[in-house]
Amino acid sequence: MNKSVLFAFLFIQSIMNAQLTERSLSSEKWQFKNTQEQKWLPAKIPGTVHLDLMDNKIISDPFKDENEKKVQWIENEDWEYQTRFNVSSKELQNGHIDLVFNGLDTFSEIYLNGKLLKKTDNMFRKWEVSVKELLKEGNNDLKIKFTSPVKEGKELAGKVPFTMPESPRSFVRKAQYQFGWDWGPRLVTAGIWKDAELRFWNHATLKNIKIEQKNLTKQQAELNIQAEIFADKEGEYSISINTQSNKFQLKKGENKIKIPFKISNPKLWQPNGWGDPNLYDIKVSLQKDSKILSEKTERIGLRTIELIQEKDQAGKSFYFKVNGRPLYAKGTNWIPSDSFSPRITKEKYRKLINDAKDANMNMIRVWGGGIYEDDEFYKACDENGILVWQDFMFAGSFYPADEDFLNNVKEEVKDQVNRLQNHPSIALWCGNNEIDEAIVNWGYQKQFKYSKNDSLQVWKDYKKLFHEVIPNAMKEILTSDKNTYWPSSPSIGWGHKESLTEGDSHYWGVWWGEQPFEIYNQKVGRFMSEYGFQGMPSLEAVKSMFSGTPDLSLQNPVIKAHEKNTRGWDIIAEYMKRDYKTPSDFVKYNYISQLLQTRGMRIAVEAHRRSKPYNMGTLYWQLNDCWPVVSWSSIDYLGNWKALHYQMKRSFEQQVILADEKEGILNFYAVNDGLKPFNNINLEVKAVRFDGTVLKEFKALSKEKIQESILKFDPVQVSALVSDSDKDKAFLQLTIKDKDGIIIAVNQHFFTKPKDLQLTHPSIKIRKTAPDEIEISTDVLAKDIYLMGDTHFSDNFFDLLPGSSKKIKLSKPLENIEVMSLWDTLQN
Ligand code: BMA
Repeated sequence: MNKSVLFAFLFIQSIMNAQLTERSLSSEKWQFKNTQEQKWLPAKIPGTVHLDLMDNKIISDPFKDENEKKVQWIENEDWEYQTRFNVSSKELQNGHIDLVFNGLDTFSEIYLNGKLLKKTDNMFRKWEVSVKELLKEGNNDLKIKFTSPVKEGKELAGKVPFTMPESPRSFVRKAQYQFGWDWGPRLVTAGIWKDAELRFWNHATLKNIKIEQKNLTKQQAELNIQAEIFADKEGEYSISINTQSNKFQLKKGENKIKIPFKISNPKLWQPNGWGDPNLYDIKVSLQKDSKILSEKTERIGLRTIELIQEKDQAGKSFYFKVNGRPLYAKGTNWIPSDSFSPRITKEKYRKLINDAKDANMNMIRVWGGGIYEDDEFYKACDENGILVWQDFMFAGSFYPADEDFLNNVKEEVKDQVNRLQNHPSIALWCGNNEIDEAIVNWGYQKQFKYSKNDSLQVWKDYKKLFHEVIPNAMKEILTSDKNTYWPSSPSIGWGHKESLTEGDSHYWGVWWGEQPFEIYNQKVGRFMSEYGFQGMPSLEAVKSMFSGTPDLSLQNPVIKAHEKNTRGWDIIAEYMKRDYKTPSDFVKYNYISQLLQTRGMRIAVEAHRRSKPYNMGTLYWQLNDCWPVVSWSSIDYLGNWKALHYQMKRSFEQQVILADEKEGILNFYAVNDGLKPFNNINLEVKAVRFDGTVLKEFKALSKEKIQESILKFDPVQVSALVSDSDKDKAFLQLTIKDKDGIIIAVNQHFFTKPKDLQLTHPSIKIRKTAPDEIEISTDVLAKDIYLMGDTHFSDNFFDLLPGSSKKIKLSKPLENIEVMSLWDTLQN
C-alpha cells in the first residue's frame, strides 16, 4: 500500500469510526422462559410471549377454535428473555454506547452482565441507557424480566380508594385492546415488542429533528429546521441540511439549534383526491472536523392544516382546512391489525393504507385503545395522502392521575410526539377515545357506588390528564402551536343534543341503540368520527377460525366465539329481519350479513354527504380487524374486502349523486369534494323496471346551489315516477353529466326494503376476457352480485343493471368463479 492510499484508507476509517452506528440486537440468539421454570426456549425479537409459546408448540393458536380461553393463564405469569451478544474491541473504542429499547411490554427489569440497568412500566415509551462502562470485549449477557401486567395493574388499582371500571387495564400503560374488546380477544401480552439496538457514537449525536413550517406560499416554503443535539464537549461543529452547510458553536450537553431553510416553488402535499402528496427529504448531517458524527433524514410534506370551529346558527362548525380550503373528510377508524402487533408486516400496513386510498378515503382515525402505530403506517399515510387523526392511547374507562402515572404519560407523549410530528399526514392529536363520554354517560359511578367526592375526583383527574398534562407535554415538544389538540373523541357524548351541533360525534343509536338505519338521516353531526354496524368476515376468514375441517353453522361454538359483542348475533339477526329475508344457509347468511352492514353504512354516509357543509366529515367504525371475527370492519383479518369496503369506495367517490326520499317526495343532491367546482351539470332520472323497461325519464335542470360543492335539484313526487304497484318492481337510475354529456356519477335508488323487492331470476353470465379479467352480464336486474373465489375482484357486491355487462379484474387468475345475487336469498 503506498502512502497516499494508506492515508486515504486511514481517513475513511476515521470517518467510519466517528459516525454513529446502530446495531440491532434483534438478530441475536434470544431465549425465554417462565420464571417458574428452568428450561430456556428459543425466542424471536421483536415479539411477544404468546408468539414464542406458539412457536415452541406450548400453546395452540389462540385465534383458532376456542383456544383463546385456554391461554388466559399467560397474563398472570412472569417471563424472562435473555441473549448473549459479542462486542468487539473496536466497538468498545466508541466514546458512547447506548442500549436502546424501542418498546418493552410492559413491566420489566433490564439486566446487563448481571447488573440492574433500568425498570420499565410503559409499553409506549422508548428506553435508552448508556452502557459503555458495563460492556466488555467478548460476550455480554442481557436479560429482561417481565412481571405480569395484570398483577402489577391490580396492585396499582388497589391504591385508589374507589373501584375503577375496567380495572386493572387503565392502570397499565399498555395497549388497552389486549384486555379484550367488543371485536378483540383477551390476549394480554408481554415481551420485547419492538427492536432493541446498540448505538455507538462519538462527541455528539442528533437526538431529534423537528421541522417547523413558518410560511408557505406558491413561490417559497420557509422552514425552520430544529436540530436537538447532545454533545459531550463544547466546540465548533457543522450541520448541513441537504447541500446547505453551517458552522455552530455547541455547548456541552443538550443543544437546540434552529436553522432557516427554504424550498422554492414548493409542490404541496395534497390529501387523496386533491392531487399528489408531494414529499421532500430533509437530510441533516452533524459533523466535526469534516467527520460525519450523526445523520438523520426526515421526509416531510408542505401543507397547511387547521381545525376550524366557528360559531354559527346551529352551533359550531368543525372541519379541517387543508392548504387553505375546507376538506370534507372521508374515511374510517383504525384498530391494530393484529392482537400480536409485532408481527404486523410492512406489507400489511402498506396494503391496508392502499386499500383506504383505493376506496377514496382521505382520513383515518387511529383509535385510542390500540397502539401508536409503527413508522411504516405513517409513512404509508404520508405517501398516499391519507390524513391521520391520532388519538393518544386511552379508551373507554376512567384513568388514574397520581404523580407517577402523570409523569409516565408525560414521557410517553414526548416520545411519541417526537417520533411522529414531522409526518405531513398527522392532522390532529386527540387525548382519548370516549372517556369524557364514559364519565358523563355510562353510569359507572352508580354501578360502583361512588360517593360525591369520588365522582368529583374522577372528573378532576380527567381534567388534569387530558386538559393539562397531555397538551402541556405536547407544547414542550412541538416547534409550533399550529398542531391541534382535541381532548376527547367524541367531544360530547351520544344522546346529548349538542353532540350533533358542535364538535365531533360518535353516533351509536344504530347498533347499540338498535334504532333503524333510517335514523342516520336525522342524526347528522358536524363531523362523524364514529358510527358502525357489524358484518361477518369473508368465508375464507370464517374458515380460518378452525384448526380442522370447518363446520359452517351459526350454532357452531367456534364461530360463536368469534363474535365479541355480547349481543352481537342477536342484533344482527334483528336488523336482518327488518330489511332482508333471513337465509338458513350459512353461506347465504354470511353474504346477507355483509349486505346488511353495507346497507346501514351507505345510508349513513349518504346522509352525511348530503348535509355538507353542515357536516364536514364521515369516518365509519372500523377499517380492519385484529383476528378473524364478526365485526364492524370493512376489511377482514386476512385482508379481504367485505361488501362494505366495495360500497365505501363507491360512496366516497369525489362526485356523487344522492337521492333522499321523505314522505313521497324525492330530493336529489349532487355533491362534489374535488377542487374543481361543478360546471353546468345535468341530472338524468330514469325509472326502470327490473326487466329493463323504462317507465319514466326526465332531466332535472333547475337547482339550488347550497355551496360551490353541493347542488340541490327541484324536488319530485315519487308518484310522478312510479305507481304504487311498481315500487317493488322498479328503481331509479340517477346520472349526472357535465355540459359535454360526460358522465360524472351514477347511483340507484330503490323504493322498498330489499326483502320486499320483487326480483326476477337473473341469468348471469361470466365470460373470461383475459387471464385476469372477466366480463359479467345479466338480462334483468341482478341485485348485489357476489362473486366468489380465492382472488381479489376489482369490484364485487354491486348491482348489475338490466341488460348490462361489466368487466372485472382479478388479482390472480381463477378457473371457477361462483356467483350469487340477492334473488338467490329471496327464494324459500
Ligand atoms: C366505539 C369504539 C370502540 C368500540 C366500538 C364498537 O365506541 O370506540 O370502543 O369497539 O364503539 O362498539
